[in-house]
Amino acid sequence: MTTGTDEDARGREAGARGAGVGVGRREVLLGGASLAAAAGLALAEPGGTAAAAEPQKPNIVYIMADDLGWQDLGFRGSDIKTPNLDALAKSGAEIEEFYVQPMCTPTRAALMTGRYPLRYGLQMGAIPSGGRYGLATDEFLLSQGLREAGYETALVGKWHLGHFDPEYWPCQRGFDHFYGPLLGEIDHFTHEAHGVNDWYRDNKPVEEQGYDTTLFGNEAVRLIETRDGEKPLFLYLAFTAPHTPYQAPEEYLAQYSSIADPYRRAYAAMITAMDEEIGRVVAALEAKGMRENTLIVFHSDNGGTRSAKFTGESAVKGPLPPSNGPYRGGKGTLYEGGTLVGALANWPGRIKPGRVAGLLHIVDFFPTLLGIAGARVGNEKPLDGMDAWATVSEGAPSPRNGLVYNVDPLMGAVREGATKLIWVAMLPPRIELFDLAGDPYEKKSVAEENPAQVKALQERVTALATEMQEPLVLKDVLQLVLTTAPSTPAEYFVDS
Ligand SMILES: [Ca+2]
Repeated sequence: MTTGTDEDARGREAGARGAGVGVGRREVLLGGASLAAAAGLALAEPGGTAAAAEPQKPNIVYIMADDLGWQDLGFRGSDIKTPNLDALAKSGAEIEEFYVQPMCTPTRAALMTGRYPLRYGLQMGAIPSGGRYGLATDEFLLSQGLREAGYETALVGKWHLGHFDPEYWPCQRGFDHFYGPLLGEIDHFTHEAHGVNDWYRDNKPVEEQGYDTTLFGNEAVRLIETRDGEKPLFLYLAFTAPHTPYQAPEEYLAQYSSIADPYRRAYAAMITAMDEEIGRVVAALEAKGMRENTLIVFHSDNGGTRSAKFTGESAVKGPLPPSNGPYRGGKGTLYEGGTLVGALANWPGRIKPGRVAGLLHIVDFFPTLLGIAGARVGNEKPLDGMDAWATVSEGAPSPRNGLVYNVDPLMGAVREGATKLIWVAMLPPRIELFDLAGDPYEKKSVAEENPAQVKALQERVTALATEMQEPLVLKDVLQLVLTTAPSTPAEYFVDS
């Protein structure tokens, strides 16, 4: 019972790799002439001439916000204005139970691999600026699969899956184009992290001035306007907004003069600036005649920050600006506020507008996107992701009944149905069990009343911990400390 999720995932993954199942699913969603192209049979498709102006395979524009609070979208009733995202939500699918990992690096790795970060040692924290590790190079990435399937692939925005060695960089990982920072937190105007320039075009560092969100929008629009018309486009647009530091151009700040708190004002301005760039991207797709054949996905990489621990270099005074609405916790925690994020998918005529219920996890987008692209998984590693296209496009029941929030050497959390266990194993230990059906905001643990459920889910966490790779950050930190020159005890020589 407790391993059902995993087995389901592997079974489905095996199915997704087999042409028969993949074609069948795509037949449902694409139908007719598009089917052959989607199944990778475009050359044998006699109706190929009809596709001369526009490739049959769908373009994919995958947009990720950074540290956006669950509540902080116009269509969630926020006072923060996001008219372009609201329009995409209204004419697309609003995915209500969409889960990610609680931090930047793990979420991005989960999208790229379709596998939980505990499988390859990225389950603890985000890669720090001094980190010398990255996403293991024997993982097969979404970008690789789509490029192999004939896509032009571009990352515009934040990578955060390894910066130390160029072998980790996007252009060595399946991307034809890369424009943005390799790390997680930059100054939005100078593009520096800890005083060092972190801004790249392809494999070269570049120095440019300008507000990063606007520059990402410019680049995305430029890529759409100048793209290779023979190829479908995969554009991964990973904004650094509204991650700290809270900074925005004056024209956006001025829209929120009614917000007294300067951090919340800047945070709101960042989100509206991002929304405006998303609107420009949609307009560019329309102008290029691509919109009808483009899937757009949008979500945050983790919940809004509710702890000063996660504000990086920024010193935020007073309450932190992001809101996760009624959900408990935020970025970096295993509570819902850290892992449940606002998400939508939009493809005119292909995705039924409305709300999509049922559990989905970001790892599911890996087989889902490869599926609609007629692409294959290029290695034999078992996936955790499940093809969820029927859920996203038609509101069919989710293939997923549970999920792994995370497991690392200190703590873990898993969910089966509506029952969620959070197990903090380090001292002092803590065990919490929540019935999310009756208590979605995790107000009261029912662990003591349900020892059998606790035990079953603990066994699941223990099994995952037994399988997991040691977190790379721990190895890296230990190695750095052990190999660094002796620290200077300067404090002992201060004149007394
Ligand atoms: Ca983040």
